[in-house]
Amino acid sequence: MRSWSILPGALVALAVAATPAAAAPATVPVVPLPAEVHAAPGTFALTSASRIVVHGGAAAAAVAAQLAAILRPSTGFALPIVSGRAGAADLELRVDGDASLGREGYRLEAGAHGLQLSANRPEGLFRGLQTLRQLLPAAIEQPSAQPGPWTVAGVRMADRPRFGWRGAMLDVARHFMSVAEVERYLDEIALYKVNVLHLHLSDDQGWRIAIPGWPRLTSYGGSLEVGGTRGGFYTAADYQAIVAYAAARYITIVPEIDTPGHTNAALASYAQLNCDGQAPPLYTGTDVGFSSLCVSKAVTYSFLDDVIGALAAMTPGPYIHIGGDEAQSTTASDYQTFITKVERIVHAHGKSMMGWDDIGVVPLQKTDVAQIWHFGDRSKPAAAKQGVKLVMSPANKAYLDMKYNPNTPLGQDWAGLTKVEDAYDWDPTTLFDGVGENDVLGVEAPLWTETITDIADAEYMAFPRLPAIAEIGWSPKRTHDWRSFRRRLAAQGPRWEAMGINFYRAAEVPWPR
Ligand code: TNX
Repeated sequence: MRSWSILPGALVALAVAATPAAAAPATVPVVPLPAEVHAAPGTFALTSASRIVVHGGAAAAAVAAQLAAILRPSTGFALPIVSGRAGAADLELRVDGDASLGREGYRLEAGAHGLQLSANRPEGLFRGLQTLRQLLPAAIEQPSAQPGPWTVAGVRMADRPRFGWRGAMLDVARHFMSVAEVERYLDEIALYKVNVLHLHLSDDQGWRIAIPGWPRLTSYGGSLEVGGTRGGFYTAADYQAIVAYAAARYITIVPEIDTPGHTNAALASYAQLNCDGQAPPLYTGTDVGFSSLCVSKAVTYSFLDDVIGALAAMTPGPYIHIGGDEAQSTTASDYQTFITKVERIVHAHGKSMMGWDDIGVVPLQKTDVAQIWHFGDRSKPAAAKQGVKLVMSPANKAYLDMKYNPNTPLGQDWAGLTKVEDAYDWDPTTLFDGVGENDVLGVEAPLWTETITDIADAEYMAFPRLPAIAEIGWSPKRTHDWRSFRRRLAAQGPRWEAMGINFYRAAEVPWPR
């Protein structure tokens, strides 16, 4: 297989045109596509003499260490991290306070003079580092020393995201995922500049987070998973390890406790949470809509105050997701009463409330966030009519648990079959009448796990569709182009092979051979 640091053939009009080379637009094999890319003269080569020269504080040095950790095993180079003047073989990382780049933007320049990555904030350096990885040959992702050469074709880019929320969701309730599996997923999504991981921590089939004072939630309510296999749960230390691992990748964890429906695991663990005082058995099937917390009981709210208080204390991010979907066993008036009370609890713990778009029927505060999963009806969602901001996860486009085609061995098809092109070809600001750029915080790709048993299954459903959602969230709308995307996506295949990612070789994508 060839290693290419830039796409071959017609896609690339590098430095050959009559126009000055420095102004020619270039196509780079990068996902999400950077906002501005220009070809530049020369080639940068990483060699055994290269150093990582860093200018910035401790956070910039930490990004330099992350870069070194990726480059050292495959290149076999020492790549010392130093300060001072950078030379032509060096990678330079600089926090330069250029506010036009925003929190996450960066500039990258590569050529015979060296490679410079600069950003307003260390977070921008981290995002730019993901671009840099993708400019180097795919073998850079190998865990052991490779021959190289390690070149980057001359390029000049300036990049910043279209939306601030580019999320992924992992359902660890239907099938539990270990801390190591979640960390692996965090590494994989970080490569595509995803900056939110929403963890679906409770559902009918399992309760996955330890809550002080309610030990049976996890010891009993977390013991099983779909299919009756052994479940699991995160201790506070486990959860904090995930939060820290995410933070080191500038990813915000959004914890979800799904209420008032999707609560059989809690109801089975504590009889007093049930209106009739009878605990139902644990549930390991895949039906939805049959459970409800008891809206009229005071203990329901002291329970939720403990749960939300514990989560808020362990979660640095501003959001607590309270679910609110498919509450088919809660009456409409109980639902309204319940969501209003839970919203107050979330706010009392200093967080904003997020919920699935079903919560739009309840009067909400403008700081709340609604996550759109419904599709097919263009009328303005009820939450948006209240001025509540939206995160877009339309199930027929963004649900990574939908099958690619009828033969996909995993997944479901209730929202349709979702080819890679389907996952890519939509825009979050044209799904609904009267919902534009200002109503939308961004996009999120949920992965429900009724049929997904471990991280290898998750990878098969997420790759290559998660990068499609990530590009919708990051890249300017004017660059949206399936033909460009599929070719840049194809360039990710050898990377995923090098990283051991179990991806689906969709026939729509021209994978290199
Ligand atoms: C619907 S969409 C659900 C989940 C299921 C998923 C399966 C939504 C907010 N709820 O409970 O796991 O479909 O695709």
